[in-house]
Amino acid sequence: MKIKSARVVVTCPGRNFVTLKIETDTGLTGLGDATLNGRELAVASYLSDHVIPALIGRDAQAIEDIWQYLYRGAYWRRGPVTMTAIAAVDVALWDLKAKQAGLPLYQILGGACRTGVMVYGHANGANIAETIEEARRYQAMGYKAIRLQSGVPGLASTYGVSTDKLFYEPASAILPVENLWSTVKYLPTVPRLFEAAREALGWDVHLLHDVHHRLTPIEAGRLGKELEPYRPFWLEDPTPAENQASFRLIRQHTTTPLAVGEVFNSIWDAKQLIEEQLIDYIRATVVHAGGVTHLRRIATLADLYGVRTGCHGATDLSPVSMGAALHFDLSTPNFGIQEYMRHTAETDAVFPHAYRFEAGDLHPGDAPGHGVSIDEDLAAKFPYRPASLPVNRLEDGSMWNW
Ligand code: CS2
Ligand code: MG
Repeated sequence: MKIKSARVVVTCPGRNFVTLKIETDTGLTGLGDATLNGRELAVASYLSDHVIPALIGRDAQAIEDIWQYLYRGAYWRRGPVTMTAIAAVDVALWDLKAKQAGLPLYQILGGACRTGVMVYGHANGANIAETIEEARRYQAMGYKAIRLQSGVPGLASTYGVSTDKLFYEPASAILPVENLWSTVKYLPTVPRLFEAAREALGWDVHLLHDVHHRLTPIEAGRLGKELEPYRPFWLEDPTPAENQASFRLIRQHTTTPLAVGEVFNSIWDAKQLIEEQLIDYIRATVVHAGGVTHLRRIATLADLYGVRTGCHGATDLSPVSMGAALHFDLSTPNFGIQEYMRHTAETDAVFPHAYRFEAGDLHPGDAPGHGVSIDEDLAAKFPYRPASLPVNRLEDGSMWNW
């Protein structure tokens, strides 16, 4: 089965998605997601200008060799653009291999080792009461795990809080919108939110929270400690993770489980965090961390140290990524949880898929491959629209992490 052609499809059914389609001489096609929020065209160019020409004529079954060719063969290794491009090729090739075998991808990856993939949904609101009302909606839909994000009194807006409750999308204007941040205002709101949530929702539901890289390590330690009585499932991205050793400080102060890595693109970003058991969940994803091939390597390392997976699954990851992630989740022994933000009806129509939600779990379905396709005629009706993620400033005007 040789690669005959490949092309990049950019579409915007509500938000931008970049998809790689590989066609083989046997007539089979494979799909990979190449979406990098706010940097879509950089990946599209990397694929069209540098990757696709090198793929033509190669054996589509040689997934590992093609991965090594694109990774080792690029003198300028790693980085989100390169690794997202490699991921798109890798996922499309796994899709092809499974289709060639006539099997759902999870069977090729070793078979199911659980009955379903536990997911968490996003409950958010302008204040604590509204967030809890939303969380009740998620509970009623059958979710076993819910992320809680609430507006902060005194701050005009914050990440994770949207007007459209099911489809959060932070990328908007051509140039980044500027948000204001105050750690002093934020810090006391989270324990209050969790206290109210436990009172209203009980203890039979997992509760999660995303700090979105906003704290210093010692502030993160304090927040983790204050949340311990409410038994959070995890505290996500409490601080930026370039300095992996800084998580030692957080660990010294709290037993609240930590989840990190949605922005990671390689095993090297997480090596120390995993080997020193500084985190509990690794959030790297198929699309931004080099595809199924590389994510499996990260998960295998994590398994040695009791770290479980908790893949990123925001709406900027296309249904193609969600499909591939679910096959990975179902067949990975140290799977922990999968993030699941629902896509809009337009997005679901552009990407028909076999995965389904049932009683708090997603299942990838049993269609051959990863089970997600693209309706290219419909995709063409939604042209690309430039959009950027926001930036963040402190109240005195200095730049902060968004
Ligand atoms: C967030 C994301 O899902 C999450 O945990 O951190 O929504 C993140 O902000 C976006 O994926 C950025 O594109
Ligand atoms: Mg996050």
